[in-house]
Amino acid sequence: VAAPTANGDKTVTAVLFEWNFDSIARECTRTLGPKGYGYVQVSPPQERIQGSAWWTAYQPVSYKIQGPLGDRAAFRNMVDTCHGAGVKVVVDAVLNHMTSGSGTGTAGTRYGKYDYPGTYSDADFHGCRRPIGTNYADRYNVQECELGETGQPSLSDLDTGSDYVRGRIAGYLNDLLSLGVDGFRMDAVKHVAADDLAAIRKKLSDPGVHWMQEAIHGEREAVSPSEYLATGDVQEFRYTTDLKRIFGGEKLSYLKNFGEAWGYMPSGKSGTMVANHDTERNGSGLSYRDGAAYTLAHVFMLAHPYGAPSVHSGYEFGDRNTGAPNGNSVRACYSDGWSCQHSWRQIANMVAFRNASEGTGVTDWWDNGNNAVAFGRGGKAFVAVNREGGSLTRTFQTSLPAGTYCDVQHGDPTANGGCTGTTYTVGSDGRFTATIGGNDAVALHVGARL
Ligand code: ARE
Ligand code: CA
Repeated sequence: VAAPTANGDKTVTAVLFEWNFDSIARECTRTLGPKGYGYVQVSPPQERIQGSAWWTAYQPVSYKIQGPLGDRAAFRNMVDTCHGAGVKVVVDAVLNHMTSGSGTGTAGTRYGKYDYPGTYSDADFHGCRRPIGTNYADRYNVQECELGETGQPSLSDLDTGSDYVRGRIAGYLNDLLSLGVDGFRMDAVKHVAADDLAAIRKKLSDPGVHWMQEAIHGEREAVSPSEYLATGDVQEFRYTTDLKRIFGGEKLSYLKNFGEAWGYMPSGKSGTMVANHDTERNGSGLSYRDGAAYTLAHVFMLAHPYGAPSVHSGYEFGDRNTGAPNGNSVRACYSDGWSCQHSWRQIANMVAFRNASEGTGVTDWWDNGNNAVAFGRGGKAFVAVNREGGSLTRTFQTSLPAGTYCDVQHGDPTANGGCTGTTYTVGSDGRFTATIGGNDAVALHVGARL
């Protein structure tokens, strides 16, 4: 049950999508540190194109840290504050491309396609210069042509085979490292040759730094996500689509052998998620609109040992393009559409559950052959998830030490060793009895033993 590189025993990342730096700093102190998150992931901080859509973030104009999320000083303050709260910082790094058009960036840089003054000029881009479209069967097309749909403006594709370009990208990442950044979410690596990534990594001041690479698994494609296992950790997107299927209509009992047995990449090298900003918009994963299925999938993900989970925390949207609700101003949980999944009790309290269970496998599996499952993490933790419509009463066999535990799904452990909600007593035989409502769960762990 190896897990990817971590912040000590803390492997969970909170992805504060399009949160600005000041708001992230505050949230590190308020929630992420206290709840035990190991990392916070920040949206692309570099100069971006102007516009109200969120995806302007994925069109870099330069590597200056200046845009709607804040400036360099705010960024540095965020890193320091998060570190003070015990939370490491991961930056979403866009390296495959620049923009699809021309204009003025969020730091005032005037740019044209293939022309980014002070950063890149025409010779720094691949020669293909047409959209990739939907042809993912051809490696050249995927890696040297331009991300985008046929007939649409597409993203000028950097010649990552060139030493100058590699040095420029590494220079950006090194600048972030000098500001204290601890790792990267490497955007769109499928579109960059693995050798190019290895060469970029070699140029880093810390070549061993945490890299979580975004490479979406696709059937019969020329480039496989597993090609990137040699350059870092890789997100396992089949995990996301499978959880949607299972929690959205199939049976939870199928999850008995979930993980590598499902053909996934190695647990110790894989990133997992119920959703990210793409999947919640394109329907390939569950979203906040899916109610209990979405919440319970998070409970399961955080309880289950496969991979290193990230919890996407975004905002409600009508249109897929709609940008952050309140522009540059402060992000406040549960208002203006900010959902704050990372701080929902049922999700947030599972972070400490996972931290307490690190290094243990699945034990004491039980299921009803349908949509109720339960399992332990050795002597550290135990969870039961009931996705049936009706309630479930059962005596569960656990490997937990005897004692009284806070059910962290319905209460918070308090500083003086109490619990604000329901408690359960595990006997010296490791058993406890619970009645769990439909679409609800119970979670016990040794970090919340009274
Ligand atoms: C925007 C507009 C486009 C316009 C373009 C250029 O939406 O209409 O043509 O700008 O002007 C994000 C948005 C895009 C946006 C882009 C740039 O999602 O809509 O384009 O920013 O502003 C592939 C990649 C994968 C990528 C997904 C979206 O392989 O890496 O497409 N995901 C990351 C990010 C995205 C981001 C980018 C990359 C670009 O997470 O948010 O785009 O930096 C199969 C394949 C997958 C493929 C998928 C979708 O499943 O297996 O590899 O993913 O189809 O095409
Ligand atoms: Ca490319």
